[in-house]
Amino acid sequence: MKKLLTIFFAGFLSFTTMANENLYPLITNVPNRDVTSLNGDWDYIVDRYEVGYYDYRLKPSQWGFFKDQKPKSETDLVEYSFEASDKMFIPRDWNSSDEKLYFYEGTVWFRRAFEFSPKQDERYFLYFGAVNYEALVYLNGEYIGSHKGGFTPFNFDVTDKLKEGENFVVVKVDNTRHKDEVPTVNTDWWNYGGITRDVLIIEEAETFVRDFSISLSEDTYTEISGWVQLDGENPQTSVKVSIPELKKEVSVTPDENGRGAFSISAKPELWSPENPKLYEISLSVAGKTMNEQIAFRHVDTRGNEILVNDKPVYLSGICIHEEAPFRGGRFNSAAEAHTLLSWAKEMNANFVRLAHYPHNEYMVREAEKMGILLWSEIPVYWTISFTNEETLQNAKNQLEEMITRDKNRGAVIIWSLANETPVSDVRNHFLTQLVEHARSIDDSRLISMAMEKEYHDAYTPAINDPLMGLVDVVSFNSYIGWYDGLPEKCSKMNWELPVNKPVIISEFGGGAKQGHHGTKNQIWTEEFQEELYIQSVAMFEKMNLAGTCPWILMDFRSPRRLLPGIQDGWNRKGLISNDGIKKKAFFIMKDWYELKN
Ligand code: GCB
Repeated sequence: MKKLLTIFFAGFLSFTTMANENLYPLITNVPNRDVTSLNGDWDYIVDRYEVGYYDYRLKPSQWGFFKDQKPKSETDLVEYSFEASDKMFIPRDWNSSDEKLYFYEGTVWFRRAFEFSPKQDERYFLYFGAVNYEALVYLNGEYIGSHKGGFTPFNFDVTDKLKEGENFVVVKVDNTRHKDEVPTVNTDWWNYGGITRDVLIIEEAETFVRDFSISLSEDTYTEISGWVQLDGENPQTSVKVSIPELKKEVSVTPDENGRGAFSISAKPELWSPENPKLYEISLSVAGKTMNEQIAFRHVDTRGNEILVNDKPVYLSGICIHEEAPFRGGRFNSAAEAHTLLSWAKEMNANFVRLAHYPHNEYMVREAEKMGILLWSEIPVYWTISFTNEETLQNAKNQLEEMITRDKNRGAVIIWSLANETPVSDVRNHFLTQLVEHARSIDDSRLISMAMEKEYHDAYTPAINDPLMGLVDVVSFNSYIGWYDGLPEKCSKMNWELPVNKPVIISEFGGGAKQGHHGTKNQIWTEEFQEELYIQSVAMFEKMNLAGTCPWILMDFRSPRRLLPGIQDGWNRKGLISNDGIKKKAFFIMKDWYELKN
């Protein structure tokens, strides 16, 4: 195994390994495929010193925990045991699963034994919805590959590695923060570690549709087009694409690389927030059929407007972190996604900013069913190592995985590439490459990034980011009335905004502890937050905006928020408390958005 080992002593040891080895091109539309779930109870060993990986000379050991050794005799020395270790339900972050791991950052080994019966001529892929942050994956004692990045899916071809009968997967998960990673060491959210999303074995025929794209063709409402990507020994097998409800069917013959384009003349009913119509489509190859649910819609800009199906839409937005309501921790279920998105709907929102990393697929699909437009972003946040080429490759890879997974989700209208990154030549260069990369994979979405404002004079803020010209939507975060003066400052502002592009306020707001009451002049009270929202929306009325996203729907855990009695490890800017109680400011947004839509 290729390993790059960096050790430095700064009061602790830090290991950096090579990333993304042996990944198989990402298989998409996983929720509609034949799978065996490996979710459930996994054994786990907390390995503070990485003894399961390195020997006492700090060299990778041949006899690491991935071997899952068991003593063969009464005198056999084996200093670990998965079987005798605690169990954790996967998918779940370890911080909210085990009290002892609440603050833990480091390595945990997970093991799952399972019975399997591989079928002749079928192919099998081991799929992870997400593992935060670095995963080294082993199957039956053998190294399979690795992945870096805590919020995107990855898979390995394990066709030749699965056995009849008992098999075991071992995953070494390390959520240690590093300066050169994506995100970097400094964030305002909890670094939940673990196998946080589904673990599945995907079963496919020898030749199968690995990936595909289907959408309305550009500039028309009467044609659907796309492509299929076959994988296997017979890449030129024909693929039947059908949309039964429209009584349409087309046969595609891919080229020698398995790639085939198609178009269908059809006039589908359009998906929109008011009418979240989805079409069942199917793709059949050599007798095997796979379904998918598709939203047909257009998204565009015109001057400073955002258009959905050629109609201007005000993005009545709200930011959401992927944190579970009521119980805390990461969530990975349609039910919890539904709870959060229902609150957004109750607030009259038609748009959600999925902050600050790609959310789980349940969230994206649930939003699509509910008619909620989405902004999806990668965790290029604050002070990323813009000078490091590996950091750029890592960010590009996370971007690619996000777009690959969700390109068929019509609900997603914006890919965002960065949040509050400090302007400099190296940062501009880094982000320019990300913009180019995003457009080269998917040119049909709007590109944005959350920028920062600057002051021309005391009350004249402007957006001067040199990358404004590159993006389709100019977004910026602004905390006037919280980090920047008191709420009444809002009434004094004379904004200078770009006129030729849509402008969104991608964050604003302030903190309040739910149930803490006082006057509107007392910080941390619901009344202060309410006043801040009253002043903010009055200011927005005077700006020519295409959308607004309060920060944030629900209070969320953050190691940066330490004020006892008020924060206690929570960012309190939620409009709803972490136990689901709405604060007063929620209703300011609800009433304002009712007028906007
Ligand atoms: C920001 C960040 C967000 C923070 C928020 C805050 O500008 O983008 O991640 O959580 O401010 O609460 O300060």
